[in-house]
Order: sequence, then structure tokens, then C-alpha cells
Amino acid sequence: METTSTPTHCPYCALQCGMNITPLPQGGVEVTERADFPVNRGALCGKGRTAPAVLSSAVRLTSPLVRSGGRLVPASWEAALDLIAERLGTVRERYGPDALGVFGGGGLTNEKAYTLGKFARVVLGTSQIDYNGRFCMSSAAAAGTKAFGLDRGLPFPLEDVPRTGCVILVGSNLAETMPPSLRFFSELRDNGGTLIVVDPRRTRTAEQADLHLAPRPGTDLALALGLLHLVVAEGRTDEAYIRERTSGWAEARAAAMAHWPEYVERITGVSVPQLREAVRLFCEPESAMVLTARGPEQQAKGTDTVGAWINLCLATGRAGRPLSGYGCLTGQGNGQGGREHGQKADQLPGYRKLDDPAARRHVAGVWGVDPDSLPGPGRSAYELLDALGTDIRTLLLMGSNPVVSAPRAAHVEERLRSLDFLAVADVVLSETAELADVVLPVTQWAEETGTTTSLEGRVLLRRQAVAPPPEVHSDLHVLHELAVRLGVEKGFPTDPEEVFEELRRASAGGPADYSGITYRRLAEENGVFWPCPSVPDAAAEDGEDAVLDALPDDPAQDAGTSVHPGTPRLFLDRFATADGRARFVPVTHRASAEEPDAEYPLLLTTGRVVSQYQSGAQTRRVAELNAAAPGPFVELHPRLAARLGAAEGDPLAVVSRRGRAVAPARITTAIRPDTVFMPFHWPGEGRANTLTNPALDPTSRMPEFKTCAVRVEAVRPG
Ligand SMILES: Nc1nc2c(c(=O)[nH]1)N[C@H]1C(S)=C(S)[C@@H](COP(=O)(O)OP(=O)(O)OC[C@H]3O[C@@H](n4cnc5c(=O)[nH]c(N)nc54)[C@H](O)[C@@H]3O)O[C@H]1N2
Ligand SMILES: Nc1nc2c(c(=O)[nH]1)N[C@H]1C(S)=C(S)[C@@H](COP(=O)(O)OP(=O)(O)OC[C@H]3O[C@@H](n4cnc5c(=O)[nH]c(N)nc54)[C@H](O)[C@@H]3O)O[C@H]1N2
Ligand code: SF4
Ligand SMILES: [Mo]
Repeated sequence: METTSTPTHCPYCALQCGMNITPLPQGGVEVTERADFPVNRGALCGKGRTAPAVLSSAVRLTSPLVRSGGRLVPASWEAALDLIAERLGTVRERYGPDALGVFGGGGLTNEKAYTLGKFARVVLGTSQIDYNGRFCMSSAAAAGTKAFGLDRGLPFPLEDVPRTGCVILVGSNLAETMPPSLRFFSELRDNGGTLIVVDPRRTRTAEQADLHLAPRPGTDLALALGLLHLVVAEGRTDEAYIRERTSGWAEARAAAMAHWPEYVERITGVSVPQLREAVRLFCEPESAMVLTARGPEQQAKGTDTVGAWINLCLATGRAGRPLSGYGCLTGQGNGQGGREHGQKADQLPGYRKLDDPAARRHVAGVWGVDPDSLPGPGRSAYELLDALGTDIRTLLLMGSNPVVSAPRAAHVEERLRSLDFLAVADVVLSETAELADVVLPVTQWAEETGTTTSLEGRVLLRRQAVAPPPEVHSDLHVLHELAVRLGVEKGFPTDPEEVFEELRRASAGGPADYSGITYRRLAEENGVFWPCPSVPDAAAEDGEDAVLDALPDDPAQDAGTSVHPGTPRLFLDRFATADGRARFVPVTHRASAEEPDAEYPLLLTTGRVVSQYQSGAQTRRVAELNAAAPGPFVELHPRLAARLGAAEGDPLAVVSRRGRAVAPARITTAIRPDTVFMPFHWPGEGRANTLTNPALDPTSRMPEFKTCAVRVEAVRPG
């Protein structure tokens, strides 16, 4: 490899901060500032800064492992791949293709997510594929699609935030989860705009707010409806906008009017004067935004909840206009792209639907298979994990660690153990990989090239900067080798650019159209926002065939042709619905799947801390991050602590209907007295997901990570 520094992007969250990777003369690499990427302008959080630690052979997998005599022992790639192919083939023959499960991840590059979806449908012929993005933003995606006809995390770049009048940030702790993005929100306040944060905890993000609303977990739906009620009652609706750009207002209005402020105060615990203040701050400026993250989304009513916040935007004319709109802060590095290109149970590349005959024809054409050979939609992530060991007998898992991150994790772990065969491709020996029959060591971010799509809908090129260890190969190599062994010689290239060229064609004419994007453009333009058809407006004017015809065979040829600039801002002229109007949804508040009772009198909510990432598989291997965030804890209010007789650091048992977790007390007035909070980054005794409720949203099939009923007990020594 060259010794110069390579501009690339962080392996972790959806902000996809730009960074330079510079090899060091003594070996290893260093992360240095990359100021030309506008989202972070060089700034990185601790996780991004220390990401090279996970490149070290000391903490990662460096050889395939195969279970033998109950233990995982090193094996050759040949042996490991042969074994996987043999087991998948045998089980398929005996039980049919749907006995083969596949589970992907929103951290996988677009090329990997695309290939994994194609592998499941074309090579295995299974419908049983889904991914961890179902645990992440699926409710916002469902609500966005319903309302706007299209789901892209943010419909505008983050650089619009400082220039709007007011932002309501609902259930996002971005000061800890996307630290460099906090700059946009401080600039908003410097410019005279206001920030409202909705979070049951006074987080570091809430501390920046002009107004902090602290509802009971699971009541954001009532809160949004109460605000909309006040908007109507105070005559603050934008009637001309509602008339010209929306449909369904009468029903949505009637539903909202049933949510009187006093009623909403009783449900949420947010006082009527605070509700009125929020409405005033949101409605007075010319423009405003609502941004949601996992707080309101990870609920069994997350789709309706996001729908209610979108209704608030629509009723006040704050969507599809400059500096106004609703957006979802996506989570994983490729949380956006990962949900567009076919690893989701109901989906084909380009954000097409698997049950749409035209979509099947188009994608089958690109893949060179009969459309009828493509299976139909499968189960959602939790339902798939729950079915392991029953009708699903084998699982191929890439890019997720559900033993730590899935709801009702003890049950999921038991399901994983009951499989006939589990194969895991990972960078490290995660808690889930520890259960596998075969573990494949794969390359990671700085060791491979690929594209990701950030929370802004900006497609980015993550470049290879260093060579991987000798016995480590990419996920694309794994899928290619398995395809060949299972009888599909062609169609699974290992070169990411070749995969991307095919993805362009597969996505052409679809909602997430990447056909005008090339690796060269991504490198030259520092990312391109989708949709980006191959020729300007071809999709709209001539339909899909014209788009396909217009695609150059050789990416190098499109230099001189007129190119589509990409779409940083969506919906300014029309929404992506058939009639161009945004749709209100008539939603009504309902209780959480589990409300407190005499036996389980408190609410548990879960989330993140700044120095650990997700299941912790990667960040728990970095000394500096472990020093900053060494283990799980239970955050609780002093009044609750006093009732339990617990002091700071005392072990507390948190008990739900699913199980019991033990972690030290962290006492703070920053949380409501009726609620406890646990981060979910650790396995073992303090695993938060031992407790969480897998109740699913009926539309998005998103589990209710953000609220369940628990009791808390002091753990007496001896
Ligand atoms: N450090 C770090 N950063 C990350 C990640 C990480 O694991 N660690 N993961 C990345 C990923 S994949 C994601 S999805 C994002 C997530 O980013 P965020 O959504 O910001 O993260 P969370 O901590 O899960 O939840 C945010 C807040 O929701 C609040 N909350 C809990 N219950 C409710 C509720 O009922 N209503 C409301 N309104 N709020 C509630 C919590 O108190 C918490 O402060 O972060 C990304 N960035
Ligand atoms: N209680 C509770 N639970 C939650 C949440 C919550 O808020 N509360 N949040 C949920 C959310 S939003 C999310 S996104 C999930 C995430 O939870 P997980 O899906 O467990 O996410 P990660 O820990 O990022 O797991 C990624 C795994 O893939 C590996 N990996 C990284 N890059 C690659 C690659 O390129 N190829 C392969 N093959 N492997 C790779 C990593 O080493 C790691 O083992 O957790 C969910 N779980
Ligand atoms: S904020 Fe996200 S993308 Fe940026 S350095 Fe931290 S983890 Fe990486
Ligand atoms: Mo996520």
C-alpha cells in the first residue's frame, strides 16, 4: 500500500465523518483531520478517533474458525467455506429454501447489503432475510413513506439546520450519539433560532435546549397530538399550504382535537404551559424542523408516533419548503443505504418493493433470473430470530451481534443455540460469533473500498487505506465463494466497484435511484445525494426503460454527458406521492405494550453512551473507550434510590417479565423518578436487552426498546 494518507470515512455512525488515514512508519495507522468534508469539518468523536485500534490483530479475528469438539478452532478458508456450503445445501434439500435464514446489518456497505440480498434470493432462494436496521429506523421509514411517498433520513443537508427558526429534537441524544453534529445546533442558537428537546432524561443534548420537555417514555404520540391540538386551537395552522400541498387533513385534525392539553399533560407529565411554549417557539419563526431519533421510534407505536410529528409539520406548512421539514436521524454507518438495496425482508434494490410485479421484473432482469424465481417477502428481524430452530434451521449472519442487541436477548440467544447450523462473518469474535459453528474473519472499513449513504442521503466513498491481514477477506469474497459452491458461478463479483455498477442498474428508476452515481463522481464531489438518475429527469419523463438505456456500459464514458447533480433537498416542488401531496395520517394515542403495575411499577428505557457503540463488539475492544465507559449502569432518580436504600455504585437488580439484569446505580436528578435508564452496550449480567420487550409495531415491525415495565431491587451482599 502507499504510504500517503487516504481520505475516507468513519466505520461507525450515520454521520459518516470524514477522516484521513495515514500509515505510520512503525506500523499501524493514525487518524488525522480531514477538513474538506462539510459535515464534520475535521471533528471526530472518541470512537472515530480510536477506530484504528480495532484494525489490530490483537483484538480481531485473523483466521476462520470451525467448531470441533465443542470448541472453535482455526481452520482454512477452503474448509470453512466448504462446510458452510455443504450444510446450507443439505438443509435446503431436506427442508426447502425457507429453512435457510440470513441476517444482515446497517453497517454493511451498499455493495455488501445489495449482494447479501441478492445472495439470499438468487443463490439460496430463501425469503427469510432481514437485518438489524429493523431495530433502528424502520418506524420512521414507514411513517415517512406513508406521508411523503419516499423515505430518506433527512430530506435536507445538516447545513440547513443553523438557518431554520426552530428545531424540535425528539428522542435524540446527539451530543452523545453524533457529537460533531452538535455544532449545527449551537449555530442555530447563535443565529437566534431555538432548540426544543423531547427526552425523558435531561441529557447532554437536552442541556443545550431552550426548552426541554421530559415526557414519560412511550408517550410521544400523545405529546405530538397535544401540540397539534394547540396549533389548531390557537389558529396557527397554514390553511393555504394544507389546501395546496396535503391530503387527509380533516380526519387527522379530528383525531388530534380529541387530545386536549390537560389530557395530554396527564399522559405525558409535560405541563400545559410547556406545551403552549413549545407551540409558540415552533410556530412563530418562518421556518422550522422536527427531527426524530430512536426515542419516539423504538416503540410498538413508533410509526404512528412519527406520523403524528409529521402531521404537526404538515399542519403548520413545515415540510417540502426551504429550511423546513421532518427528518429522521438515521443511526448506523450505512443505516440509510442498508435499507434501500435489498437486505430487508420486503425489499428489492433501489428501495423497490418485493411484492411489486414491475419491480420484480426489473431487478430479475438485471440479475438475469426469472422474476417468478424470486421469493416473496419474509419475516422481520425479531420474528426471524424468534423462529430460529423451528422452521428456520440455519442462519448466515453478517454485521450484527443480536446476542447483545436484540430485544428479549436471553430468548434470542437460546434460539440461536437451537439452530442446526450458524455461520457468522465478523471482524471480531462477537458474543454471537462465539455461538457459531463457523466464523469467517472479514475486512473492515479502512481495509476495503465501498459506499455508504449517510443520514443526509449523501452517498459516500469509503476508500481502502491499508492492507488487511493475510487470512482476512471481504464479505463480498465470502458471498462469491459460497455462491460458486452452491452452483452459481456468475453474478457475485468481489470487486466493490463492479458490484456498485450493477447496483446502479438495479436501482435505476426506483425510489432510491443511484444510477447517475459513479465511484469517480463520489471521489470528485465528496458524495452525491440520491435520487440521482443517470440522466436528468429521464425517470420522470420516459420511464424506466429510458433510464436503463441511458446507462453507459463503461463508467468512464459518462464524462462528457450531462449528469444529474443529485438531490440534496427533497419535496420542494412536490412530494413523492402519486398526486404530489403529502398525506396526513389520522392517529390516536394508545398505551405502550407494557404499562407499569403493582408487580412492575417502573418504566425502563434504554439507549447509548458516547464512548461505546451498539453491541460494543468493536468499541469494547478499545482500551481508551473502556476507560471512559467501563460497564453498564442503572440511571435512577435520587428519590427512587432513597426508597430502595441504594447509594451511588450499589448493585441494583432490574427485573422485567423477560428476565433480570444487575448493574451499579448511577443516581441523578436528570431522569424522571418513575423511569430508569440502562445503556445496552454490554453482554452478561448487566445486559439491558435481557429485560426489553419484543412487542412489535404493527407496520414497521420495530420492537419496543424504549419502554417496558420493571421493578428495581437493591442487591444485598451475601
Ligand atoms: N456513542 C454512540 N453513538 C451512536 C451509537 C452508539 O451505539 N453509541 N449508535 C448509532 C445508532 S445505530 C443509532 S440508531 C443512533 C441512536 O441515536 P439516539 O437516538 O440519539 O440514541 P439513544 O440513546 O438510543 O436514544 C436517544 C434518547 O432517547 C431517549 N428516550 C428514551 N425513551 C424515550 C421516549 O419514550 N421518548 C423520547 N422522546 N425519548 C426517549 C433516551 O433518553 C435517549 O437520550 O446513534 C448512533 N450513534
Ligand atoms: N435495548 C436496546 N437495544 C437496541 C437499541 C436500543 O436503543 N436499545 N438499538 C438498536 C439499534 S438502533 C441498532 S442499530 C442495533 C445494533 O445492534 P447490532 O446489530 O448488534 O450492531 P453492532 O454492535 O454494530 O454489530 C455489528 C457487528 O458486525 C461487525 N461488523 C462490523 N463491520 C462489519 C462488516 O463490514 N462485515 C461484517 N460481516 N461484520 C461487520 C461488528 O464487529 C459487530 O459484531 O441495536 C439495537 N438494540
Ligand atoms: S460521530 Fe459518528 S461518524 Fe463521527 S466520528 Fe463519531 S462515530 Fe464516527
Ligand atoms: Mo441504530
